[in-house]
Amino acid sequence: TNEEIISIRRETLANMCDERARVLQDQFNVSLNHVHALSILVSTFHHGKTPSAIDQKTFGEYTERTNFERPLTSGVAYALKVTHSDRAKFEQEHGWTIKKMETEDQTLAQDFVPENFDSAPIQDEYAPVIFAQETVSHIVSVDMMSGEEDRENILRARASGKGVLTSPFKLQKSNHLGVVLTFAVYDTILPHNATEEQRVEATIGYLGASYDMPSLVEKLLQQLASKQTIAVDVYDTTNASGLIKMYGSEIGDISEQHISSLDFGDPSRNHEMHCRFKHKL
Ligand code: WA2
Repeated sequence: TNEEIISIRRETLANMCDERARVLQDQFNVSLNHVHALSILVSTFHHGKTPSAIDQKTFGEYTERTNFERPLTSGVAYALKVTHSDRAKFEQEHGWTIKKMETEDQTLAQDFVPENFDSAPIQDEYAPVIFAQETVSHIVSVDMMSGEEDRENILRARASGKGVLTSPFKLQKSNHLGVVLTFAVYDTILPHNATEEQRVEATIGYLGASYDMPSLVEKLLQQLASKQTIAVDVYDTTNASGLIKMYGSEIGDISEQHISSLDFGDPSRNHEMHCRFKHKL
């Protein structure tokens, strides 16, 4: 009967959606674990050894060769915590000035070249990128605290000791929406019950990964069969009054929709996958 067909169709959609959500969530979790391990690598071989065993060249080669371990990421980078009183010494040692993050107007300006990046205005502290994977080399020397989303992430990462995610925003040098995952690096091995103040005090840097959602979810869905059958949207649903679409299209019939939950590992952010058939019954 028609009712049975509709019921089977609904169940098929639910199964396909749940499978896609699970694959995306698992891939995200795999890369989160590797970004976490990378933060420990920097702690051990950059901060834990004198002289450091990591420079930009080593970091660039290592992160490029281990890219397969971080599915869905478009690049990883390491920023240092620099207080204003240490800024002059830091800039002298590195031979460059700490830059402010590029604004959207600057991105759109055709004649804008990185050398024109504005020097960062005076702040209590900065988070300049010192190492970057080749794919995100444009953020080297940029103060990540000068970007609202990155700044919030840095503050939350170091106070919590956990991997934290931004809400979706337009990444530097990209036309797509993405999210950034950040882990703080500490100068001591902190107990699990360390206070926020102890954590902030012990912070020396921030290891971050950027995720370009549209191109990466697309790549993932292409690996699964029946991409022609269902349309998939991924939303940040943290703010119930305004869902943010991270990936998706307008096609399909939303009267028949299945929602699968997604857990990207940051309890203060919520995500969902919304699926529907591309063609009506
Ligand atoms: N990485 C790449 N592109 C970006 C970006 C970012 N953040 N922010 C805006 N566009 C070094 O949390 C520390 C990486 C930030 C880490």
